[in-house]
Amino acid sequence: MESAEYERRIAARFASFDQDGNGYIDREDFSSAAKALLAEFDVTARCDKGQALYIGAEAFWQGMAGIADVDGDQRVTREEFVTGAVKRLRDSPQRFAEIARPFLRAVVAVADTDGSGVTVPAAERVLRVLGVAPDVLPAATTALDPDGTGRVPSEEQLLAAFAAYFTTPAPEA
Ligand SMILES: [Ca+2]
Ligand SMILES: [Ca+2]
Repeated sequence: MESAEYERRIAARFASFDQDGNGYIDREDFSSAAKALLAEFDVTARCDKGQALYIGAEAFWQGMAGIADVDGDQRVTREEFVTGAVKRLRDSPQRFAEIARPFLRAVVAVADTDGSGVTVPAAERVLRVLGVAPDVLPAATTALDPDGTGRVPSEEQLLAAFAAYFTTPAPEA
């Protein structure tokens, strides 16, 4: 991969975590993502699904901070994200999957409005709320439903797709 393309992809991943666009990732970004998802699917913060989403978001933040917040100031800068998170997660995608699992599981519960699995349109709503750019939405959705079943596959497949997205290969040295 071209170095410029790699930089662009990393910047896009950082931006998707930095929900408020203030230049660093912190707890607020995770809780505001949870809040936005609950609003999108008309779920209250107090119900079990709402509580699980906030708990999952906090666990995801703690995991991210543990991996990437090198100076311990409770903020993950872009440099910390690139040097800490991206490189270490590339070495250990499974670890990333584990820190993201409670959040993703809670997102699935919120987005699966009729208990029959997350439909592709519902998955698109999730991705849009989380700040995935409209131009990459079709590709992201195809990745989530590779067999064209109209529904997002199991939690394990979802986690694998999620980890793969964030552990993009580095350019050849
Ligand atoms: Ca932020
Ligand atoms: Ca920091």
